Amino acid sequence: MTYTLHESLRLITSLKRSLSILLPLAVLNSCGTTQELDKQVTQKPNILFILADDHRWDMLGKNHPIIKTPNLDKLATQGTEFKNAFVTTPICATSRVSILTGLTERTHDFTFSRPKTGEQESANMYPNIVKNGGYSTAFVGKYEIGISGDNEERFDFFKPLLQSKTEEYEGKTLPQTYYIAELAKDFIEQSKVTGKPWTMAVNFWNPHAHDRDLVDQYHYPAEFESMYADITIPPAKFSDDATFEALPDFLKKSIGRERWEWRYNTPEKYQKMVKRYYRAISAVDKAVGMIYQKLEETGMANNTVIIYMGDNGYNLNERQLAGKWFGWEEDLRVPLIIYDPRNKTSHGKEIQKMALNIDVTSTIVDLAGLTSPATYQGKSLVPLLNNETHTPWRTEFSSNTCTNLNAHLFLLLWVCVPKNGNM
Ligand SMILES: [Ca+2]
Repeated sequence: MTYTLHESLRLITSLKRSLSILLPLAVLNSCGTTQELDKQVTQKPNILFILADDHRWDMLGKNHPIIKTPNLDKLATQGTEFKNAFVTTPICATSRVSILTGLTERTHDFTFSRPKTGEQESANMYPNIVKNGGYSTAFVGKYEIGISGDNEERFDFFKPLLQSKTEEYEGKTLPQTYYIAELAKDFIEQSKVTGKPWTMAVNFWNPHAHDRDLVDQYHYPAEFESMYADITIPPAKFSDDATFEALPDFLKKSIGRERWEWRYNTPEKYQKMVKRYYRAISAVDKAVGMIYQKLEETGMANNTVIIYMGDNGYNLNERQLAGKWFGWEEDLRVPLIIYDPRNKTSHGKEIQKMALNIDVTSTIVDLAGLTSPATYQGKSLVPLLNNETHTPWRTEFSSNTCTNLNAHLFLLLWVCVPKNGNM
């Protein structure tokens, strides 16, 4: 199935109209009341949002037979794990703008080669909302998005980074993952001076592949080099030749197949690359532990809510493809952990209800005791965290991808219904 550009644009226009009718996402206000919480401003929690790059849902040590993520496991076992968490678009930049704006791609309209987000979408980003509500705001790590407005005004501490293997910090050369942790720790230290509650988005580049390094692809601190070395990675599901041959031609010739050649086209390369991907995740896990230790040292750990998420899923040779753009579960499904040290009932709770990346936006605003703009398309997860089991909740969502990938224009829709919609 191959579309010409003209045919693809007509299909997109038609499907966008259909989506407007068929798949409206609920928009709710957050549950906190500003008046009540303003009285308790000094007790407002800090909110640490940690985003890993291309961390797919099943790569948490507590749920996986091989990979080790002890710090993330600790957050999950002391907090809440959302077992059905998805992104509305499985592309880095687009998903990241969705998280900041609370809007799906077809609303914020940002992806590669698109103009920056509009002024209204940018003005309603959660950092703007919480800053206007009395919070300090910080952004550290991977940026690579186009949002209008002044980030130096939006963020009190703004440290955007391009991908690199190492960075210089206080006279030392650090792996970039640890450098990002050090910047996050610097902001936590500075926040002691202001005494204001804060939100910080920590955006790791790991475990994203280094696209120009076709030999090794994934990088991590040297101490992880021998990790998983003696283990044989099992084959990916659906990785047989017949499954690949059954794919439509445009997928067989897509960027997902090109990158499969880089990573998985021999058994030896598959073993090497999957282990390197695992190590890059374990490095993020260690950096999360470093940041958490700083929260403890500064006395903030008991009043800091930590949200951990991946910006999209990832194919590890499923269907003999690589990457994340297509709309299968491997592309869309991500880990999502929320650890609220104030919540004494959440220890190890698992929530089956469907959470989306656009829910994070409302959740952060809600945790800050503020009201989300009516335009947000996600829902606060706070009622689910608080065991409000009768909260009306979605049982499906739409995914949209509109990006030119190797001359093939995709728009794929995927509606997911969980087998178990209960908490
Ligand atoms: Ca990504």
